[in-house]
Amino acid sequence: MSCHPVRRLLGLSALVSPLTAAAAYRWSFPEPVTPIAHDTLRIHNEFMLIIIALFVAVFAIMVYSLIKHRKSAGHEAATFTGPNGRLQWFWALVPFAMLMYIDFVLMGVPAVQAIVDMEDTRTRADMVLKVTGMQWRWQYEYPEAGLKFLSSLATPREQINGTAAKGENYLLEVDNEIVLPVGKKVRVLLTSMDVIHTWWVPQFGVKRDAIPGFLRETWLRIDQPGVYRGQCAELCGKDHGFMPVVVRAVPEPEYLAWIDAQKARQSGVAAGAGRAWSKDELMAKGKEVYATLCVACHQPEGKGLPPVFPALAGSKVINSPLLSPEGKLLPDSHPDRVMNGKPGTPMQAFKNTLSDVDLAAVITFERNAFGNTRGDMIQPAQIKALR
Ligand code: HEC
Ligand SMILES: [Cu+2]
Repeated sequence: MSCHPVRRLLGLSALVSPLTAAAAYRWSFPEPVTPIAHDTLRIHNEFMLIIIALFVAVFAIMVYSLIKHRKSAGHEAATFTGPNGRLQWFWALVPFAMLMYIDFVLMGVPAVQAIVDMEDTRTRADMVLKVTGMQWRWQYEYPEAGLKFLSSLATPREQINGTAAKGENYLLEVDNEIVLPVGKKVRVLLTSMDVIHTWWVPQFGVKRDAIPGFLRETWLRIDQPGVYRGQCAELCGKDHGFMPVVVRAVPEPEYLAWIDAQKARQSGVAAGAGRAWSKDELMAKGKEVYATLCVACHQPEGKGLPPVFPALAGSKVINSPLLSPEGKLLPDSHPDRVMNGKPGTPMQAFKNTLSDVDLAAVITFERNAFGNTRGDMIQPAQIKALR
């Protein structure tokens, strides 16, 4: 493939080759869509201009002095002592004053203003979005609407292991997107269940750590409808690269309709919890839940990645009685492990993030898959009684 030599020299040929001509190769920031992102870009551009002007001025003086006072033109080294003292002070203080002015006034004031603005999460917030990081997905909560869901990577496994062509939003697609109204100030609260994650959406100019045991905050006001994609930006373990963030910004009426639809769906899920499920139904549903939520650690064939992530095939916990004879939760039983997790290990409690149906399904599935042949099952109604 022919390629401009300068580009090849810069190693950019791959980025600008015809194959990826349309790809997002760009010189500047991604297009900003929130006040914070606009501020960041504006400050970046202003500072670049100031820095370039300083660079040119300093180098011009330096190069001029080097050439003008060179030894071959007969120049003697100057001796800045004695009678020249006052002039020396002058030449030290003038650039100092200029730099102070540039740093504190031209750069400091706008930077401080922008930072204060970024931290202003409380005033006039129209709504709250709570973000919880966990290995390796995000949980989102809309406290006012009483909505809570998990958002997991949706890129098919075949694309990741290279047996299928990569899609357009490879590793930047999720099963459940966040939907937010445009033009509304959203206060974002962040925390984590296990290790430090970072919630980052470049076009929002927002990148904030989600730290276990702390509640941190930031805010956004998205000014254009669209789909915005980001990622976890803190090395948080094996699947750090597999926890994208996808936000769909829509006009308010559409947002309200979405909230209603989500609520209807959640109560629909709850309705399914009341009835008795057949084993086949639970197995099919459980397989889905396993493939999105458990597979990263316990692996597709249930073999785990010992010693950290135990195998479920032949697991002692799974191959023990499901419940006590009175139908109560047994310590260290299969339902106990899945619902309550194991503190101090990456096995988190799924009690508060999964519905009765999902829990019953995934437990039933694990007891009858990977060579486990318990043959029993657990109903959503039983899970409900265990909560
Ligand atoms: C982030 C990694 C991770 C994810 C995701 C995960 N697990 Fe685990 N799981 C673990 C670890 C680590 C243990 C071992 C805990 C211990 O030390 O007892 C474990 C243990 C278990 C056990 C007990 C196995 C045994 O023999 O000790 C079961 C059952 C289980 N997990 C089910 C699930 C289910 C169901 C899901 C999905 C809903 C899931 N896990 C998701 C990490 C994970
Ligand atoms: Cu992470």
